Amino acid sequence: MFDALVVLLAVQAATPPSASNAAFNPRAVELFERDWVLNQWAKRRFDTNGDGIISVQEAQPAALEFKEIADGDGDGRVTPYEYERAREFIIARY
Ligand SMILES: [Ca+2]
Ligand SMILES: [Ca+2]
Repeated sequence: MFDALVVLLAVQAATPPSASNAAFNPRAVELFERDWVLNQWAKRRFDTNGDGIISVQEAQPAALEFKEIADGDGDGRVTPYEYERAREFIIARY
């Protein structure tokens, strides 16, 4: 699971910010489908149309924010360790 997650976030990081569809990552939503904690967190903050589902579009800002929380050393990648720490942070704070 973690290997797939790191790949997910790495793909997003590799997208040049200047590209027209910038950070759009159709697979970002998988992050919130596979992890209950992140799903609850994302729904509370990013479910903009209030249907209780994180759509592919809603997952974009949610994934970016999660990466900001999780990427402690700012190298653009979220390691399994950083992922676990971010999860604990989210559980404690939200
Ligand atoms: Ca929604
Ligand atoms: Ca990192």
